[in-house]
Amino acid sequence: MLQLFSNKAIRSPFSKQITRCFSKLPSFFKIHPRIQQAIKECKPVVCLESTILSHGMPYPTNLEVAYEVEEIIRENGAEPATIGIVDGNINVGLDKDSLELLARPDIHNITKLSRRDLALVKKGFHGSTTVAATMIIAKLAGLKVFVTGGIGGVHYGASESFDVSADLTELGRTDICVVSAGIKSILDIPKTLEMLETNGVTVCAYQQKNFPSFFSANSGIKAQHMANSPLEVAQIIHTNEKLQLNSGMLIGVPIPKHLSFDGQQIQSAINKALQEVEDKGIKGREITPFLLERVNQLTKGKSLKTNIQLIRNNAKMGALFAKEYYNLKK
Ligand code: PSU
Ligand code: MN
Repeated sequence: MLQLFSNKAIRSPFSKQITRCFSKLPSFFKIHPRIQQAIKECKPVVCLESTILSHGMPYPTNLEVAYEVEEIIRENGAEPATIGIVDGNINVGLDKDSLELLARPDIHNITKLSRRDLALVKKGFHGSTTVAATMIIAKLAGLKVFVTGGIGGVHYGASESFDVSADLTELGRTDICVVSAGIKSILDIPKTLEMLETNGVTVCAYQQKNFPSFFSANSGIKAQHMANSPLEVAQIIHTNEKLQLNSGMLIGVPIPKHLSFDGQQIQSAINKALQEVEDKGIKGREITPFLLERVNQLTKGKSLKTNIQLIRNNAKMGALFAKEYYNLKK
């Protein structure tokens, strides 16, 4: 697939630069032809993760949402590239069959992959990528904008357990712009923001002062910076690149007010689920998927519905950010 890039028809310095990087990638790193085409033509591309698909939502809703989110990105003028590992191939841009495979962790063994797990990829291996792993792969493919729901963070009790998501260190070392609805309150939000600061991540709330907290537009905590338009986001990505900071950017897009799921109901579900994690002795990478599923059961599906709405909104915003960024690149 990668040979396409030796094509002499590539003119833009941007795509030439990316082409040079591609020639060093291994044969199991597959960039879908439609993504290759978009890169070649300097069209905006928006990356999507697959852990949300394999371990973040139940089947078949997960698959429907994956298709829908890709469609929203297209409708808003960008090309969607969902990232995941199928049969040992790292894919940037998944076809229908691959999306379907990754949506069925009940049928296939699908490992949730972060940075530490990527070197295990081999024939026969399927894996979903977390925010951290998706960022690494997006960067290798020369892409910049990545949309998700919520990122991982500092878990409650981290001072004892040391459970801090590798998403935070990755954001400190990989220059990708991650668009999310903030940090879910299954996590310790103030500590997560502190860790992001320590790691040198540029954190912006979009069009408001406070950082959003996923189900709710307002975490009550002021973000370091505010971005007010797609152009401002694009300029941040661009300046970050020019200064070769090599660190990530996190844009917290608040859930639209009328969809916001505030208050006691969600918080008591989260508290109950957190208690169960402790009682059942759930550890490591199992914690986040457990919490997501349990909160959904306890809110009788309401948290999942809200989750879907906000991913839709993030997809739209991510496409707008990517469009502005690619405009600046031209
Ligand atoms: N937070 C959410 N929803 C998710 C995740 C986090 O609100 O689906 C997923 C993302 O893929 C994220 C990963 O990168 O969980 C973090 O897992 P861990 O805490 O094990 O690093
Ligand atoms: Mn963890």
